[in-house]
Amino acid sequence: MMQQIDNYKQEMTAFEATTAEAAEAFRIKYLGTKGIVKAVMGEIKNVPNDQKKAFGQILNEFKQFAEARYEVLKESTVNGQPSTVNSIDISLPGTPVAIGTRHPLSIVRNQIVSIFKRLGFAVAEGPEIEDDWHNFGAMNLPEDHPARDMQDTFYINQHPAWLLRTHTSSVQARVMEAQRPPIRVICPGRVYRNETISARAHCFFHQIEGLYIDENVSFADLKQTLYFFVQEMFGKEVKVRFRPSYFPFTEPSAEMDISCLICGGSGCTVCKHTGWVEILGSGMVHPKVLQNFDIDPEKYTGFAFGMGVERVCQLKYRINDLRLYSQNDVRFLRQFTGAV
Ligand code: 2NL
Repeated sequence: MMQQIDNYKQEMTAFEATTAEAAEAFRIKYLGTKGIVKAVMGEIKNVPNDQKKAFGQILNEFKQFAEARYEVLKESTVNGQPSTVNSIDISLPGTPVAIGTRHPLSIVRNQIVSIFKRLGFAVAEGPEIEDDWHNFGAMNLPEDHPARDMQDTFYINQHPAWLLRTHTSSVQARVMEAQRPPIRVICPGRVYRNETISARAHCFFHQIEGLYIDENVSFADLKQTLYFFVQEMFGKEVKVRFRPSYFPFTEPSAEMDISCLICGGSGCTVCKHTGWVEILGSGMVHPKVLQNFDIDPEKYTGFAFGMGVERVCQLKYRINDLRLYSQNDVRFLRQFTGAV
């Protein structure tokens, strides 16, 4: 019997009421004429006479317990509001909302953009789904051009004339369409290639391209601008070198290497023991590209460059697997807490 009384007490303590109906249900269940308290009190008749007094006290205490609990429940439903007895303590500090971290690619993109902004470059953005002209044709890559093989991409079934851009040159094409020189823009954004995914290749990556067109823009301007950029990005001690290269949209073209940040030039796996790592492609805008936008190549010249954000990020943070960028593994992403 004593055990039974204890169980009822626990049950009553656990009973919660946020409405008047719930409090009333408590009263009927425990204190009503056919309620539990009455039933338990009735048990006194089965108790031996010499124990009746002690048991009577216990029963009284049990009844008072039930009545007190009922008062608390009733009070807690005044105005339909739970009282402070049962409700939350508003003076306690709240549960913090977990704040995410910036993605390493966003951190590096922002750094690159802010360096070029200081040199007077404006930021331009454009669509990721493009037409053949803005992505290829205008960039001096006609349909039969062999360089298209390197930029195989995804086409849209419902719209065979549409494709996913392979570089952000398409954005510069739209800028040249809409504006007259002087033009000084950088175009950050996601680009696509039809590649098998591995540690070193992915079907999408992020690029920043730059374009500067005005009268008397020279190769010296290209070199100085890009040299300034790497010094700001990687530090004053970094060296650069330019190697002749080929791009259909620039002539002449050059690839720029920087001295290896990992080994300082003495040779390691990152620089394949050459002391140099490739960082971007560049060149003087091809006269045909200018003509495609009615910009007179006799009057205006320009330089352009393009770099992969993943590549810069790899050198800055030593991330050696491209897939990490898009797997959304928080153990990877949380490492960039505190970076700007
Ligand atoms: C690379 C090389 C390059 C360009 C991009 C460009 C844009 C216009 C006109 C001419 Cl509108 N050129 N962009 C030029 C040279 C190289 O990118 O390796 N990117 C990841």
